[in-house]
Amino acid sequence: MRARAVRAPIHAAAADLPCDADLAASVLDGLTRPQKSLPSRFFYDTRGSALFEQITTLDEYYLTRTEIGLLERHAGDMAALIGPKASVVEFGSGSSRKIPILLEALEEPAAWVPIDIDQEMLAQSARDMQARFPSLRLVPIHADFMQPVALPARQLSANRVGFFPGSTIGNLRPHEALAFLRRVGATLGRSAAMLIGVDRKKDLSTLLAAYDDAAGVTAAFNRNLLVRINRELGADFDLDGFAHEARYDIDRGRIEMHLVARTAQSVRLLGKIFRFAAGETIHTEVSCKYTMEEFRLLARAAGWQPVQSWTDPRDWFAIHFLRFCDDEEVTPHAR
Ligand code: SAH
Ligand code: AVI
Repeated sequence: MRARAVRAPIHAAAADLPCDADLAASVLDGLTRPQKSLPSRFFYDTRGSALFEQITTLDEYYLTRTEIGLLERHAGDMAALIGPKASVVEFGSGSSRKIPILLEALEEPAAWVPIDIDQEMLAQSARDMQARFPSLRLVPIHADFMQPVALPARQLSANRVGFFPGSTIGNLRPHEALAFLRRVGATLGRSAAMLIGVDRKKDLSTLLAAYDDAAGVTAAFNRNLLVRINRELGADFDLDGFAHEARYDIDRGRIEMHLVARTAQSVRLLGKIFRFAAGETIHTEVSCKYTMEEFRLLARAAGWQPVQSWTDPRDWFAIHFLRFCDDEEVTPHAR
């Protein structure tokens, strides 16, 4: 994995990164399951990231606007809890629209470590942020945050805070979110803090509209997975042969995105043929929604102590501030 020429060199955890082999293995595995599925981390190629940015501007997609509003209103309180000279490690930093709000509020921020799977987006964000915060130490890391990511400890201050906005944690199943939170706690170290944006449960029509917008941008985002597989693996998915579907699983409290085969068809891929019955789906994403208490329970189970949360007047989105408890500090009921 080649580092790109930006002022802050991009660190890469090459062994953990998605590449053709990772995509190929994941697609072969996912399409041979009884419920065909593809991992949502493959959404974010150049076009996928651009489509996601477009989604964030849609009327129906309330998440980004609501979270930015919370950050703007409460960044001062968040900064006071975090304290001075913090190194902020951001997971799934994307276009980095939110981090400036936090950095502006922090007292003498020491470093910003954006981690993202989309290298182009990461490089662009690093350039933008370096121009905006010239004296900030910037350590971009191109990596899959679902794998252990080694932090460049010597470049970071002792006060470390994880920043995981966007409700991207909702794209992990609860057991994956638990493992992620535990791993991040261990990586950031003793007394680390974490700010996490989490989408809340709400009425069905609001949720469904957010994942099936009238302009069809989310449909294009979903279908782009097939575009990517055709391009990178030489598959022959008929793009018009699959319809976008968003559904809400009320028992699991999650939106699911699927690609639905409009007719019976088959796809040739890596020397194999995959058959689809009419109406059969490929499950492409989960977006779990949490009540305040559900998320606090999850955080506690992962060794994090919920300290404070902020929510909007409609109770649609929350930002949680957590403090990592190492073994000596964790109280029995906090585990
Ligand atoms: N944080 C931004 C972007 C959210 S979109 C916001 O709040 O708007 C999700 C981001 O996470 C994308 O930039 C995507 O490239 C990144 N991402 C998704 N899965 C990832 C993974 N497994 N490892 C690293 N980055 C990932
Ligand atoms: C990045 N993530 C939190 C988005 C979400 O809402 O689950 C991705 C997305 N999928 C469809 N629309 C947006």
